[in-house]
Amino acid sequence: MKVLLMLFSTDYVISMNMWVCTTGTPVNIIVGSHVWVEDPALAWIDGEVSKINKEDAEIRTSNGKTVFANLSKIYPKDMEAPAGGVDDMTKLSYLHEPGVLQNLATRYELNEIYTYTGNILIAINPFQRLPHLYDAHMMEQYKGAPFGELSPHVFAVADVAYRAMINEGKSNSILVSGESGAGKTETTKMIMRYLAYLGGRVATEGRTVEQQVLESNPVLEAFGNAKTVRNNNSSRFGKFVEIQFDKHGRISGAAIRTYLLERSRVCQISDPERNYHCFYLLCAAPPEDIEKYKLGNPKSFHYLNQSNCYELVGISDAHDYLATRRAMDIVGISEREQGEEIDSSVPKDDKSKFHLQMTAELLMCDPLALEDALCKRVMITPEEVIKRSLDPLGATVSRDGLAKTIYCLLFNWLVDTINVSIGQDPNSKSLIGVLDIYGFESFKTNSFEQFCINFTNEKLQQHFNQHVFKMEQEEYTKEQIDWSYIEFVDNQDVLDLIEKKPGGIVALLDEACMFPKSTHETFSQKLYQTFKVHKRFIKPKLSRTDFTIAHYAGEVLYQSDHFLDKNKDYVVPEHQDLLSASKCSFVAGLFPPPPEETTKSSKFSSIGSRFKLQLQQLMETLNSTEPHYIRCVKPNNVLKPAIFENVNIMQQLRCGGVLEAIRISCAGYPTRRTFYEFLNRFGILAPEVLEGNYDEKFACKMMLEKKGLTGFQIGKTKVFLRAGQMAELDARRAEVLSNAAKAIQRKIRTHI
Ligand code: AOV
Ligand code: MG
Repeated sequence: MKVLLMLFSTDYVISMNMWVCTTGTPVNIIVGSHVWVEDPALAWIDGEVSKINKEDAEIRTSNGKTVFANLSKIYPKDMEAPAGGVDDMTKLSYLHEPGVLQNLATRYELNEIYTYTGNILIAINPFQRLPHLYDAHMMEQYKGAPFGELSPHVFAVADVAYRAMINEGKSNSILVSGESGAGKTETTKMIMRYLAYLGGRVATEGRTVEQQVLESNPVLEAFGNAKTVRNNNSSRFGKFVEIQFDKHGRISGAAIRTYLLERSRVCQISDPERNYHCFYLLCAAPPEDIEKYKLGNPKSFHYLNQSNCYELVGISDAHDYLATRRAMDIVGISEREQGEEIDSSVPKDDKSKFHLQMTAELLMCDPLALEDALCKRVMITPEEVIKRSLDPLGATVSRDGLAKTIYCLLFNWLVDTINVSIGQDPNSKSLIGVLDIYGFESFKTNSFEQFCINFTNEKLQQHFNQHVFKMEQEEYTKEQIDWSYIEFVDNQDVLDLIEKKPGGIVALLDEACMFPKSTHETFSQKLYQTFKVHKRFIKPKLSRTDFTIAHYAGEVLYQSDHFLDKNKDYVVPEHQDLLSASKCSFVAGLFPPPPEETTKSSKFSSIGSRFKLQLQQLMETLNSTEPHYIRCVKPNNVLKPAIFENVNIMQQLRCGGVLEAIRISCAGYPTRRTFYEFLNRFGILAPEVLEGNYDEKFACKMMLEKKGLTGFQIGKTKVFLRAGQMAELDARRAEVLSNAAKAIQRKIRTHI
């Protein structure tokens, strides 16, 4: 969406590349000013201006270097910032990148992992257990406490959402975002725990709804999470949990919606990653289960031994196996249903025949039929029906396809079963939705999965931008000030590129999938032709099949090789026939006969389009709720505590929209002070105003006018300043104080 709003003042500049507030002219920087200047290793470093030559400054940095920078590239450092930082970024006197970063670093060092930016909570992953931060006592403290009164906390956000829902009868949502390993899933679990605490029933017998909601987490994590390069417990699916409440504010039902599980992982992994946790848990089961399910050492399974990583530090698979089974009991998956998974292979020798037999037994289907389904394809020509053998590669693809299909159907079955077991409350009027999606991803090779993940992140980013706008407007309306904005362009152009119908990438991909002669080359050529001049689409010079999208969070290079295959949601009819005939009702149930019309034709179902639709529905749901945002930040890539990597964090703040939020607020009135605070700080600039016995509001206005400032606003309780104005006033204040000090010195000298 392009939000076109009135231009406030002509000299006001906002640029998509500038993440700091600017008034168009450099603010009062003089020799001796304490400033921040860019540094390649630390992102920003502080220093003192030692010389100024026209537009350039010489700065002595605090690490002993002398650097030069254009005045427009350096920012004033707040010398009066509190030692422990501020718990809300809007309390910073100078709202700019280095100030924000410095504040977070100061707090992180003190284990203060949470900081507000207005209503947005920033959470920096501590990479260590901080049990006191989440104990029962903490929950009790945050219950009903006014927002902002206690230290920033995820409980405070959940509490606000809950109170708002109770008081206004409106649905709320809590949207957790951040890159892989930033702490989204852990944060989401804390939110759910806190909501269960607020809306739970005291000491009820048996399985309560809230218990079931909480226990759905370990079950879904066992089947949907895996170790990746970025995170030992990475969610490979998106999740939106809708917690329903009755009119007394008690949890009365829940619905879990999941989004696109990563299929490829089931058959393909590489060092140092793992397959889905559940496989390793099964291999660590007690001996009787190992026997029953024909399990063994994980190293003996092809789908697991492609990577050398089998164990996770600090995790016992044997313990987690039992914990997952217990959780399954609670969420309503019966002993009988707690079945298992196959690891199939093509019969090449006796050993393979043995595996085939075993797989057939586990799936309770005929071994010969299984062999046929894996190794042969039925060709229907006008004259006859031929059974053609697949070559070894074709048979491997067939086997992997079957494994992936079974796994995904199993995952969906789990989600459905949990939902049925928890139950929905048809009378619930309000709910709290908690969203935990996969974070923005950019790897060395990026395929269809990353495309979908990043598409989701684009959608959420847009929602975030729109909401931040709204929040600002509400604050201005509350304070009854005249407000107006400058033109703001958000990421609608990227979304158009991806999802526009017709002509977006998803639509072109569907077209390619429907046309039998398409290859990834023809698909890529079509993209190059269609988006020749699109500013978010780039064709890499040396490639004929790759393409780059300039996402809001950075450019990502996609390899189109498997896009067509991965977009086709298609169960091979041979596999379908085989497994729907299984004697195991559970397996047969996963493969219900397809609706009549799809069996005959080659109509394909598009994963991309379905995903797009799901996201659209998610956005509709979110739009009907009052959103609350939590931005998770990953402080380092070694996943260790107490390491705060400036450049890395800066990048996330930029991409995650935190600075975007600040940028938006810079477009208005980023600095606010109550009348009292303002007079206290700047009274010295115009003592005659203070002596004049005016009311606070009038005194503030008079003072600002006397100092020649324009464009500011006086609200009901606060002064609203434009970007840079606070720094300007501070500089004048410093001047007055310095002159006063000199005068005193002179006086002392003359007396001596
Ligand atoms: P993610 O959900 O954002 O990644 P997780 O929530 O799985 O990230 O967090 C990764 C790891 O960081 C966890 O396994 C914990 O070890 C640690 N961690 C995170 N938050 C906390 C916390 N509040 N306290 C202590 N440790 C924490 V991903 O699913 O891969 O998209 O996209
Ligand atoms: Mg996660």
